[in-house]
Amino acid sequence: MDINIKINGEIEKVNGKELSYSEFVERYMEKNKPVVLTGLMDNHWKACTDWVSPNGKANLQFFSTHFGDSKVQVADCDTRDFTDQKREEMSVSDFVGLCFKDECSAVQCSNQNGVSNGDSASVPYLKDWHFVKEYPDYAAYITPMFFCDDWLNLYLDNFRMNTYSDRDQQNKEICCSDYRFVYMGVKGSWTPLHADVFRSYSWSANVCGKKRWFFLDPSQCHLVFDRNMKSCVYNIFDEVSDSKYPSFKKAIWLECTQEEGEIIFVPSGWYHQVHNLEDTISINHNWFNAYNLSWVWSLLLRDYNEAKEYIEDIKDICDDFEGLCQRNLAANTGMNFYDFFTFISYFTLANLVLLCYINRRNGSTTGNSSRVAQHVSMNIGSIRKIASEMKHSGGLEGNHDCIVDMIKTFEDPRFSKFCMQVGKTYLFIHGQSYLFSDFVGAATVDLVDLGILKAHTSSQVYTPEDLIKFIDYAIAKLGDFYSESSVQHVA
Ligand SMILES: O=C(O)CCC(=O)C(=O)O
Repeated sequence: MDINIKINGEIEKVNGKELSYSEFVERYMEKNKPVVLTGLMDNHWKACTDWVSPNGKANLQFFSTHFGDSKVQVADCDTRDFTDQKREEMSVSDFVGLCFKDECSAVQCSNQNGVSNGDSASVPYLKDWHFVKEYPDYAAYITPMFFCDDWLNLYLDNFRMNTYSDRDQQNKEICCSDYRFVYMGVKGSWTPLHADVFRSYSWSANVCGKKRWFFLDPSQCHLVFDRNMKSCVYNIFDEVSDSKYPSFKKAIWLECTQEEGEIIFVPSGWYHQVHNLEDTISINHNWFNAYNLSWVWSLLLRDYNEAKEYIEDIKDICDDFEGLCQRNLAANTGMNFYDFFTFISYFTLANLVLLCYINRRNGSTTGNSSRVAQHVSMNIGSIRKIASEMKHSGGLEGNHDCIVDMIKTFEDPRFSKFCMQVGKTYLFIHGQSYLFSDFVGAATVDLVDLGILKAHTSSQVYTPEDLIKFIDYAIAKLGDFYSESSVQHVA
């Protein structure tokens, strides 16, 4: 099958070694623009040696030998299951066995564009393997500095989402442990058109092999939906029905061939479809931070309204309609308003501790440490802005359960560990890692100070309005260096 979509341009490729963090932020993260970064993997990742044979091909046998018993999700790329491919759980050894068994058919089943010609046997694709969680000591790779400002995984390393869901749902493991994955697919395997979970950013590094990506700018995403904006095109290379998707042909795509050793940055809300042109192993993280937090909130609000609309007819006979909407939201989207609000409250506190430390240590706006302070102030400003949007859209309005108790949070050892990791991240990004041990010592005092600060007002946060008041109060108290103007500038 030939490519019959309109492609107008390629994703920019840039040498990551020649790019500073602030350039990456300005040119790609802030503008929500995709880029391929070269030169960041070289050979210092263990994955690049252990997982690749001397001939440059994927060393699947290594996985069988060392991680063979791990249970993983394997998609059958030829079988559709609603908006995804049919998946089956199996051991890594069984997956490797399947790849060898299907080797010939898989190789024959796709053309030079990586697009299936339809007469293949099944094409197995191992997806979403939580490799780092399962093998924390193996250290397969180092997350490049550009992608370290990752609130999602920092948070999940210490806390869980869905703490407000009922036990049953928790047991069904809807709570995701992290969003750091390994993907392994034979030539011809592929991922259907989608935008990422939570409308997060993602980065994807090719350890070996080659991928072809097709991207659609968020401003054009309505073109791949039906008239009701409910169903999305599954495969852009299928015969797409004009009557069902009347605008599909108007879409203008960007493309990219990602080679071994290259890392692609996928911005928020970009729909994409991906084809493995060779047997490919990739490492893949989903993440968000101050720059794309508004995407996460917008999706959550949209999904909440949909979940509510879906069960509107039982509203009058339901004891706890709002609770049911939130449970459904958590089940469908992976988090609900309570989770999101707890999440932003914890990040507020951790950023305040870091701000307090930087101010106490330097008391000046010069040098790299001021970059840490500016970054942290920007974070708090972005959280304040989202809390304000939440408030105006009525999110958690009239909530009677305390969501975050500031004093208890300061006393929680998990929070101290989380704070240290947040601090370490920003000191690293801004070239201040040497301050880390000093930060560990000082932060304990700052934690106590902030606890005292909060003790002067109500320590319990129920609604976005409470969080806004807390931020304003804390910023006003924390002195002139991190003055209200720096926070409100971004708010
Ligand atoms: O590599 C793939 O097959 C899919 C990756 C992807 O969709 C992503 O990183 O967002």
